[in-house]
Amino acid sequence: MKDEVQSPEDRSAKLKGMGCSRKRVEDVRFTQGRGNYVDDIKLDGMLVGDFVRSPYAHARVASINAEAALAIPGVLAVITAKDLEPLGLHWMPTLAGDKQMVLADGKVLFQGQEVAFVVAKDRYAAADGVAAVEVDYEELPVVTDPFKAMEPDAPVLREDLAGKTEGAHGPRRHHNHIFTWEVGDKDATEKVLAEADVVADEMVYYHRTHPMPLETCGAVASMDKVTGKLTLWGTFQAPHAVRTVASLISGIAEHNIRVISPDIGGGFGNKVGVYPGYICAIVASIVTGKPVKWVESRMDNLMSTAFARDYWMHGKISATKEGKITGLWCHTTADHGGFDACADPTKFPAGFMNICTGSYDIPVAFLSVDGVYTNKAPGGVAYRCSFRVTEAAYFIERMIEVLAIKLGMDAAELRRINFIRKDQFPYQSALGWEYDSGDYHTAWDKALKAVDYDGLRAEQAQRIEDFKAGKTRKLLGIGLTHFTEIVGAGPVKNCDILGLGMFDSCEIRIHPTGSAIARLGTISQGQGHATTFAQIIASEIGIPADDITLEEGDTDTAPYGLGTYGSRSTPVAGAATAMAARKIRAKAQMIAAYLLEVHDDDVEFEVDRFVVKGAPERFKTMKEIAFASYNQAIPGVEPGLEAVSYYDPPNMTYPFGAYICVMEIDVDTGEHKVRTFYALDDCGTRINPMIIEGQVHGGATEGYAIAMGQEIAYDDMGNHKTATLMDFFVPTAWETPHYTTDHTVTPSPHHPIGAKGVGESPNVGSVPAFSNAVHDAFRAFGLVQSHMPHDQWRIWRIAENLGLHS
Ligand code: MCN
Ligand code: CUM
Repeated sequence: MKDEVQSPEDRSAKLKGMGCSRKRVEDVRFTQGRGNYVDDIKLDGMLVGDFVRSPYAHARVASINAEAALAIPGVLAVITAKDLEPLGLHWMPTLAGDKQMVLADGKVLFQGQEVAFVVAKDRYAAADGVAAVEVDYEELPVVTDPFKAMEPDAPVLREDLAGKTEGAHGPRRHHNHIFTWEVGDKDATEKVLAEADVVADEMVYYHRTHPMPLETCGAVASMDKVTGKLTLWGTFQAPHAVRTVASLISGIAEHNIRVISPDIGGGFGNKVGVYPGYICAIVASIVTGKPVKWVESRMDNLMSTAFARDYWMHGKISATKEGKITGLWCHTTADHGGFDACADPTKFPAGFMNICTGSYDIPVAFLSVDGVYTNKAPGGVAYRCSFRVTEAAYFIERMIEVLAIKLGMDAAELRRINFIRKDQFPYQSALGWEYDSGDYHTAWDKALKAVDYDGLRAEQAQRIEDFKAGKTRKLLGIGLTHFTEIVGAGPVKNCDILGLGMFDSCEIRIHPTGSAIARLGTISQGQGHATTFAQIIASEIGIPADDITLEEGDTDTAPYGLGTYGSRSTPVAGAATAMAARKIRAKAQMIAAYLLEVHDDDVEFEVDRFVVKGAPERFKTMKEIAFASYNQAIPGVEPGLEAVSYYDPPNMTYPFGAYICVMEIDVDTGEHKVRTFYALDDCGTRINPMIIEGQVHGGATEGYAIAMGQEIAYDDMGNHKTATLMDFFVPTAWETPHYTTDHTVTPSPHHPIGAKGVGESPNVGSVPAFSNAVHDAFRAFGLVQSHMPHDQWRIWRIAENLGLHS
């Protein structure tokens, strides 16, 4: 056969395995209108549900009158909290140990809150029904500022918690207080700060924003009264967890619930949480005996589903005169809105924010976080955050810049002298993590060289001269960031959600002709899992990636897994995939040895076959082995070729990166132009470089939006000021900067293929890079700290406040 004379290199290239920029197999469907999203699901007799939402941010619901709505042709039911109460479904547990109203029970706590669910024959009748429901509200005083919420006489938001001094995460010291979380050594840190040569003290605010996936959240519930089986299609980033939670809440046996995440039009964390719409669709289907669909509008999505950030981070960082950092202290006030519906692992009420020592070797540190209720939408773990790592990275990368100003030092040099050194890994951080691997100096030097850092600083100095001499009105900012991520939750001993340990899984079946199907416990929302996970299998067992079907998201067929968020798919399910493939390879080795009539140890794996050691002309290809496993009786070996792996990672993975943004700023108009954006990522072993680059482009663009204009803003009455795309900034191709991507490769020592996650890195790293560029442009004129988003008006204000317009 022609195939057999090919060199190992040629055969390897044919597999399109790890390291290959294999084209996304998903896109054949997506670009030809063959995607299958929740709203594409149409079932016989399907009804549609829609919400009556509160126009007020804080009000008592005096009465709800559905009479007029029910008189509208096509409107079948109006469900309120009173209807859900007998079922115990008027409130639901949140993933953060709090509880949340499904429908307004006595009062509303944020504008846009779900008050009643109108079920109708179609979308139009549902909308008419929503408009016709009459609700009497009595307005209550509104708090949108978490600091005011903690004042002694602040209005009581959560009356259901009145008098409760214990919360899910320990004592509550005020009626609007949710939790306090403390990590690190408080006394030692305060001592170091008191004795330090230099201390920088700053409030760093990371504003509230929103993931804004292209597809909004939605679900179709179909209760089959004959079989007793509930099928639930929905925009779920964790379908198995949804099945278990749905079973626990509803009392329906878990085997009678089938949860399916079909194609998801972007998740970005927005689709991790459990929303009232899912519950109401299920209840409505049970009540009516018909399938019920609920799909949000864009406005609903921006107003009521998981936001991101809203962290007020007060930091103090100390150093010697030479710039060696000696300690870090941080107190964060976290605005969680009306209910604590974050989705962090149980032990971590503020996620992994204790990665806030970043890339630096900081001997002592202390972090405390206070979670606070306000009259805003709940949620909070969203937008490529890796569980609040974005906030942590922004905090430390701003604090480093502030410290550099205090010290009168170059910020690149300050970073370099404080980086954790390569020989310090595995590194134990002061706030409790063990960083698996890193080589920060190499990445940093490569990045600075790539952008000609020294040349840029010289150009900037000249620009400042020219500005002062009246020769130009444009300033130049150089925004530096070196971030360290923590992704891949996680060891089951540390990480669970509602008691479900955060392992993940992969099941592989090889067909007789040598092609395969693999199923995972994760679910792609655009990350290209069908493309990349097949590549892992291709490299591990020598079957071409093109011959492997990859399936996710159907709980009736996929092995149990905790889903896709926190960039955990590669670190956890990717590891499971490699382990399952290795089980198959081990069995294949026995089959090959039998067929070749040698001992198991006398054959070795080579790309796509087992070869007899020392006799390269004697081999069996994986295709031949697969066929033999189905058609030959092999003593001591079961027929068939399949394996499953449930993988509990020993540690998380710590990807990192060096990002540099060069920005021109017009002092008179506040306009900016990104001249260069250089992004170096190290995510360990790279499975598909093209997909990684796509992840970086997407995440950096989101970071650009957040840093330069995007905001979920409220007025003092709690009115949502940015609930449409007229007001909520989403960059188009016109605004999006050009990116230069680069990489280093420092494999994870504990991951079977050495891979770390990458999905969230560009968002974590780019926001501080953009923000630092704005700050750096004005550093020479005295700017120390200014809050995001740096929109045109706010940049103009900076210049105005610094007296640059006179
Ligand atoms: N990859 C790789 N080599 C590596 C690491 C990753 O080739 N060393 C590939 C993976 O195989 C996968 C992709 O990069 O195809 C992302 O992998 P990973 O970093 O493991 O992240 P997840 O698959 O777990 O995706 C989650 C992450 C998160 S948490 C958010 S939020 C986010 C993000 O992914 N949401 C996204 N990227 C997104 N991209 C799209 N298009 N849509 C979203 O909703
Ligand atoms: Cu926190 S956004 Mo992603 O983890 O789905």
